[in-house]
Amino acid sequence: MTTRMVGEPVKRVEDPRLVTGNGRYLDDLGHDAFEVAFVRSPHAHARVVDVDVTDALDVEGLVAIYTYEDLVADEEEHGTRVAQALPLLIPHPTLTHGRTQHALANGEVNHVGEAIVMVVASDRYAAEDAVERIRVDYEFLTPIVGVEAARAAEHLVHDDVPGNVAARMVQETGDADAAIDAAPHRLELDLAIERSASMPMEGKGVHARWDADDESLTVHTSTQTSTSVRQAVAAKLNLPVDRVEVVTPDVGGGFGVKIVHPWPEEVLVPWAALRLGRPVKWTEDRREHFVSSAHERGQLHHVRVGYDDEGRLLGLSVKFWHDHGAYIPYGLIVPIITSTQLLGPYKPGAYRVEFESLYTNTVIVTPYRGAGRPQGCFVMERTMDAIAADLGLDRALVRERNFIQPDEMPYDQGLIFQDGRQLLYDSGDFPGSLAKLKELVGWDDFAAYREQARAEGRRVGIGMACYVEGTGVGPYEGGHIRVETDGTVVVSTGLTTQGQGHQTMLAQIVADELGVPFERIRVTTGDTRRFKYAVGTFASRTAVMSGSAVAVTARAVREKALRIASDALEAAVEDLEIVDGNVRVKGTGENGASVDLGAVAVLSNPLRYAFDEAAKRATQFAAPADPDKPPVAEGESPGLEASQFYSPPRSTFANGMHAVVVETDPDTADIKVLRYCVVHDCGTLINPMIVEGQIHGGVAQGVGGALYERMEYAPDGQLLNASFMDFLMPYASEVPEVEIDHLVTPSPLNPLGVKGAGEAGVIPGAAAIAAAIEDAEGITIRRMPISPSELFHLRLENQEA
Ligand code: MCN
Repeated sequence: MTTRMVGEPVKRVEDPRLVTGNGRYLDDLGHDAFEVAFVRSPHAHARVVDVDVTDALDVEGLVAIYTYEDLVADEEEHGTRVAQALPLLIPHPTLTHGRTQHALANGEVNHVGEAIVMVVASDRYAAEDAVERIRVDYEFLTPIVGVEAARAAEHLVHDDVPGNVAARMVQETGDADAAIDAAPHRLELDLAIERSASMPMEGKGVHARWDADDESLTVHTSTQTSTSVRQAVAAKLNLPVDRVEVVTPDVGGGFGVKIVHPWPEEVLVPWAALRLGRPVKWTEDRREHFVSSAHERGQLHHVRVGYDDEGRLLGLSVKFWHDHGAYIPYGLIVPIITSTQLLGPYKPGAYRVEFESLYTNTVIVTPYRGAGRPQGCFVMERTMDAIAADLGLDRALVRERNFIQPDEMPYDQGLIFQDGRQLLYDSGDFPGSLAKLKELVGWDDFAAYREQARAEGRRVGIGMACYVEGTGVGPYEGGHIRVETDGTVVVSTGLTTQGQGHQTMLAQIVADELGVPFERIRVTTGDTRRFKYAVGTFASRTAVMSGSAVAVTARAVREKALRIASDALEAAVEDLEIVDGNVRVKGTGENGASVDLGAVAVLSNPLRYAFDEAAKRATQFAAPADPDKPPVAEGESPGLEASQFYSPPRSTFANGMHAVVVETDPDTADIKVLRYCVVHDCGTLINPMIVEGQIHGGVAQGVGGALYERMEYAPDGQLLNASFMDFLMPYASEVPEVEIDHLVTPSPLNPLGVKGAGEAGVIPGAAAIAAAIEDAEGITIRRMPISPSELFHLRLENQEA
């Protein structure tokens, strides 16, 4: 008897292959391919005066050297668009000065790492040798590094962008300034989060093969958005879209950075394959990932808040400055998310938010797991803690007093999201989550523990942070399901997978909806040869979007199966059910008449092959002869398959609350996380084990962002820690055990009641850890990440004050 699969902690079907080293990643492909290396700018801001390739020409194995001029010539000769700037993917009316990069620099470089020359050679060694021999003359320009330098605007990143301001945006839901001025209590805070970046185990990579006979291009790329890369590559290379296919092999993590479509290399490598008529490949190395991919998080914030004697918010005004790096391919998503989701589970009174997106001569910014929410959560939660400290109130109590209540759902914060739609919280029980969190971490008993520890000479502290997260953003996702004649169920979606266990969770959904054993289901993702309509994997949207799409698709296949089987079983459709992959008459149990789905697939196709056991050969035969009926019933199509799409009215809001206990060393200021507790609400859990794995991974990144990871830029724009020798990621030894409790408030917006979970773990890390350190130390923290030496200096400042 089939048990329900949704809700079960099913082990991930992809893991045996992946953990035994049998994954097939980009670099595992195409050993016959020419390989690419790039000359990248060593300067943050300069004009490219001359490129001299003479010394590289006699490198053995050299195939081709391309500069921006070659791209221009190609446009003239072939009508391609390879020399044009890359697309601005998500425009916004306030993005008045959107600038994107060129695949190869066209005369000016705006960050260290920007590609200037592409070298193609028989192998990577030869390509790197040639790169070393290419000389570039530069005329130096003044680099703008960091938000303060960009704001000062003494120099410009782009000559035609006044003040370095790419965009300025304001939203308000009342007269916040008046509300703050009239409030009995007021505070002002300056808060900062530094730059960091996603560091997937596998960097980016592209492999392209031009098939001259078929005149088609197959691009393998380590991306989060295969269908969009397909459209972009076809447009850039001036190829008919139907001649281009994009396949995503196993992807060793993305965390946002592989969202851009296309990256320069995703244009250049296919273009070179097309021109050279040979497979070409590029695999990003770690240094390239640091200096030529994308970063995020860097923001400065100024907060003004007014509140009453009980800590209830009356008005909140936030102004912040977003360091957007040298170019803006991905629009204003990150700062818009900060500005619209920083309110978290609270009612702010009148709210005003204003931000400026600033160009700097540093690596570009695109969303990194959490995408603007860790900054927003830091702002809101630091503000909550500051209010509690000012009034001498319990920090949890202040939060509780400001919560939106469950009976106020759906709740409208009065804000508009990037897509022009109103942001509505659809579900959630914030008081319920807080009660669970307090219980889990022992919030009310902590004061006694802190005192006792202090008496022993130890410094321990506790902090908490709450957030909401708009997940499952539209516009749509789709699915295709086909039941093969042997009963195998093949599920395809266009979404890509970077390690989230999609094969497992989508199979769980189909198993339930279609009534087939889980083991019979095969899921493919990210292959445009199989499924062409998709948006991509980001914004924690797969469970909501693809999950719902395959659910409605499975329902369509099920209906078709029942229609076909009703003939064979001579029973009405309403009387039939599918159990364990067999269609049978309800109530007849296992011994009643039944037909398995493979046989239904055979029946669905009037021109079909079957294996004749007796004759030991495949036989072609026609549908059961009924002279009065057409072989395929009107309105039906042959085959037991269907394709359906799901498009939500708007994003669904997940939420969560984290509590952290830390201990700081009185002498060395070393910071240890002793406990990390999570209460999480992502609606219906499809696979609790996967969700918990996602939370663990997110928490690890949150701890990294709070205590270790930052991009250390020198004033001249050199990234000083562009390797794992210097960029500190937490090891397993630094990541605490994560204690998790779930609260399930199903989303009313989709057929499964699910909300996303893929980014949740990272969002409140910096806020909760800052609060815990503050509690242990009795000092004020306004900037994260914080290292032991910074804590040490804060202590000294505090003593002097
Ligand atoms: N899930 C579930 N029930 C829910 C919600 C989610 O069982 N109610 C499970 C699903 O099984 C799904 C996983 O959790 O497989 C994550 O689901 P979802 O929240 O829909 O997020 P996505 O699958 O769309 O993944 C994207 C998200 C993002 S935006 C980043 S960034 C991120 C993340 O996932 N990048 C990752 N997690 C990552 N995990 C890995 N290993 N690698 C990355 O690059």
